Amino acid sequence: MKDKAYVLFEEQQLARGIDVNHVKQKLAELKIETPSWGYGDSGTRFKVFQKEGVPRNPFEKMEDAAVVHRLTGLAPTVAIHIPWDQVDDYSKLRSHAENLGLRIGAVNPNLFQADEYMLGSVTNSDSKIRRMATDHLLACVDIAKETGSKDVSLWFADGTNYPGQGDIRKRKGWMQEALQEMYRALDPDMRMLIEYKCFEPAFYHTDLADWGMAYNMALKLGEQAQVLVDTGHHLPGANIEHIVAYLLDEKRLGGFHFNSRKYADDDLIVGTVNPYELFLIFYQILQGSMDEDEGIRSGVDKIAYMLDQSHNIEQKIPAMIRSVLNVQTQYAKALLVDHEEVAAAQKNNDVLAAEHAVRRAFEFDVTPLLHAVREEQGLPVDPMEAYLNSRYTAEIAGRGKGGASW
Ligand code: PSV
Ligand code: MN
Ligand code: MN
Repeated sequence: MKDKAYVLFEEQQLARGIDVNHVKQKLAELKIETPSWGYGDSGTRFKVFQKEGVPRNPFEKMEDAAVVHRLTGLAPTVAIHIPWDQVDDYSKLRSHAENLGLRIGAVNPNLFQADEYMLGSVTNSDSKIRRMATDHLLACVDIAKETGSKDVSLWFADGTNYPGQGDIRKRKGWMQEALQEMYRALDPDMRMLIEYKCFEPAFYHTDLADWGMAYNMALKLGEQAQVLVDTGHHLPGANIEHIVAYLLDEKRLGGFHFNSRKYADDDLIVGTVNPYELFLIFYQILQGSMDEDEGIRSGVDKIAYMLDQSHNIEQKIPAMIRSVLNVQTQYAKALLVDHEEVAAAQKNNDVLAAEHAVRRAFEFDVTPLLHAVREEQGLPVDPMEAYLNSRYTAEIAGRGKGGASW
């Protein structure tokens, strides 16, 4: 029997002309990749806190990720970070993931922790260090081929702290050279996702500081190079949904690293501080999914939704469950936007009506809808409660403290 609250919700949406079955179908298709490093211990520059039960290796990270997916139905892939997740045999890690009902997602080369990279990796003025960094990029492409991953996501800590410290234009050329070499190593069905970040750890200039620079590199490389929008990597006040719409229209929006931020790259649980921003990002994407240009529509289908979070003070698995549920909630709300209503208001230049048509979708309570969707998929109606009532935390306590960092 249908829940009363759901019946009411369905009636309300039907009266607005929203096709609830279509909304449910879109919700069933939503997939969010979780990051292996979000299951490990992490902290700030002040301290890394060690928690009990944290995975000790990449295999255990997959086991925790499988729990998140089993309870939410939302997270079938896991991003890995190399060398944090280095193993002797990647086919073993792949089959371990597959036996747990998961797949390995994006491969993230780590180009910021070796001592050699203090003054840059692919943009270092020392050609030997640039070679070392480019070789690591190539090694990560090979790993992706072994794990069956189609995306290699690139974030560079490269930049300078002082005017004159580096030759900005030479560094730009070195970045392009390294990316070009890596691009040539990709199989035709693989993508390079290029992340940008306005500052940190370098504070004077970052070699790929914003979406325009990442987009420019992608354009020079070719269609398999796309931009990755990390929601924590913008200066305060940036209109991220505008960037999203622009890249989508240019067919270069490759994916997201979702997280919440208040001040900078805080890497907090997505949707906690700025849920409306997340909703507005999905509003732009869903509008793109109805575009008459097939290229834009298929671009929407290929967007990789990934989390990029570090859980410093939270329990890792519940933090990940909360995160994917928060994304699902804002996506559900965005699915309730009546795009015809918005278009009509725009046509009449009715500013307030247009704003109202968008915001009202955000204001609906989608809890009954999400409960119904989970029930239909045989999932726990409240995945967080199901986790907290499960024995998993007790089971992994046997791992003790001192698990993997990041
Ligand atoms: C550092 O800013 C960062 O958070 C980037 O967003 C990367 O995607 C992530 O670390 C993993 O390397
Ligand atoms: Mn990121
Ligand atoms: Mn970041």
